[in-house]
Amino acid sequence: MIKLFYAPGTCALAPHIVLEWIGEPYDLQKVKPSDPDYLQLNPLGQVPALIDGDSGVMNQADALLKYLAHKYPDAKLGDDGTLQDVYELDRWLAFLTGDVHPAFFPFFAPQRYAIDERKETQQAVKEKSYKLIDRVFKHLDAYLDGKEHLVGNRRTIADAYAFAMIRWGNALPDRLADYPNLSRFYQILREDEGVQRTMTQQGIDQ
Ligand SMILES: N[C@@H](CCC(=O)N[C@@H](CS)C(=O)NCC(=O)O)C(=O)O
Repeated sequence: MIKLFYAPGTCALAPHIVLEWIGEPYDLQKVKPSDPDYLQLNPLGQVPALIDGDSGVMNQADALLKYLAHKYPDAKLGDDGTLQDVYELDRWLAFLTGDVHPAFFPFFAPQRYAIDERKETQQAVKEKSYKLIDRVFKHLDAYLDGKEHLVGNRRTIADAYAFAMIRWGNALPDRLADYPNLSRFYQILREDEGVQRTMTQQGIDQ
C-alpha cells in the first residue's frame, strides 16, 4: 500500500488530495521534516515523501504527483496523452514547484535568508517575499480568468498542487483579496469532498 509522509499544511497537501481523488486505500504518516528518524528516511528533510510497497523512499512533489497519475490512469488526473497536454501539465507543475513554492520560502522561513536575527530584519525579508509572491500569483490569477482548472477543462494533479499553494496565500496580509480568480479557484476546491477530507485529516482549516 502507498504511504504518504506529510507535515500539515505543507506542499504535501497536493499528493494527499490526489490520493483522495484516486480513492484507493493509502497510509498517512505525519512527520516533522527535521526529525532525526525522518531524516533517516529522507535525508533532504523535506515532505512530501512516499513509499509504494518496495519502492524505497520517493520524493519531489511533482514526480510523486506524476507517479500517482501514471499508477492510477483510470482516475484521469494526468495528461490526456496528447503532446500539447503533456506540455501544459509539465509547464504548470514546473511553474508551481519551481516558481510559486520558492516565492514563499522567505515568507515562511525568513531566518534562512538573513544573518541578522533582529525581528525587524526578519520582517523586512518577509515583506520582500510579497513581491515575489505577487508576481507568480498575478500570473496564475490572469491565467485562471474564466477557468476552473489549470490544464484542459478537467481536474488534474496540477489543480491539487495549485490549491496547496493558493491556500498559503491566506497567510498574506491581504489574504487573496488582490487575486479574484485564485480566490474563486480556492473556494471551489475548498468545497471538494476529497479536499475536505485531507484538510480534516491534516487538522488544518481555511
Ligand atoms: N523540491 C521539494 C520541496 C519540498 C519542500 O520544500 N517541502 C517543505 C514543505 S512545503 C519542507 O519539507 N520544508 C522543510 C524544510 O525545508 O526544512 C518538493 O517539491 O518536494
